[in-house]
Amino acid sequence: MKQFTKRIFGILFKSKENIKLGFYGPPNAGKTSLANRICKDWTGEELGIVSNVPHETRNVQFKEKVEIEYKGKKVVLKIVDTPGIATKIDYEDFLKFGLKRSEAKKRAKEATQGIIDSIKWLDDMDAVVVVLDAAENPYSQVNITIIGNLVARKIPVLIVANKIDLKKADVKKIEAAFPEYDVVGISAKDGVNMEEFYESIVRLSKKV
Ligand SMILES: Nc1nc2c(ncn2[C@@H]2O[C@H](COP(=O)(O)OP(=O)(O)OP(=O)(O)O)[C@@H](O)[C@H]2O)c(=O)[nH]1
Ligand SMILES: [Mg+2]
Repeated sequence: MKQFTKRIFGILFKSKENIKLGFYGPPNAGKTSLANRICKDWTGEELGIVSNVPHETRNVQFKEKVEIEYKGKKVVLKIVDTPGIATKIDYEDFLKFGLKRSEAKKRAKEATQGIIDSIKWLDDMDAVVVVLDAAENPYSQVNITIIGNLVARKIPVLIVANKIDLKKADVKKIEAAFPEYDVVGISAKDGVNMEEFYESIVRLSKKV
């Protein structure tokens, strides 16, 4: 009965339950920072560890039943934070961050497996937020591959241009690179423009 009432309520008020929302993008773009901010805003708890060393997230991590609301419209999400996708992982790149050779090799191996897992999970997503660093060139092989994969699978996409607090950030360049998508500029670190982000998430959820 409870389930029935919930369904009727869902149909009448168009509330969506348990939309699996994946956070995808290149390493270091701010996927975990953004996932943490959303989880903190709506559940009070964070999701994962943030670091300036690329490939910090090497396992898919998620939080269930994150209820977000924008102007009375509610969506319930399963937030899925994924390892950053890269075309090449060189353990030597981690050495400059002070990692020991053995740690760097281990990280590179785990990061490679992480990319495989990210791609595997893609099939399971209802919608995806592609998180890009707005201070980086958007026309990268990784970005084009991720977005191409989403288009092929007909998964609704929102593009986030993160790090707008940086001087070099250029949201217009990202909009120009992906003109057929909704692009929202934010700073996950400082919590800038989150209202517009939540509005975009509610809009994205309607496409599921
Ligand atoms: N200036 C600035 N830095 C940010 C912002 N969001 C995240 N960062 C920084 O960017 C770095 C990477 O952030 P993460 O959230 O770990 O990025 P990620 O996309 O999860 O990275 P991986 O897990 O390695 O794929 C950290 O040093 C963050 O503090 C932002 O809005 N502005
Ligand atoms: Mg991460």
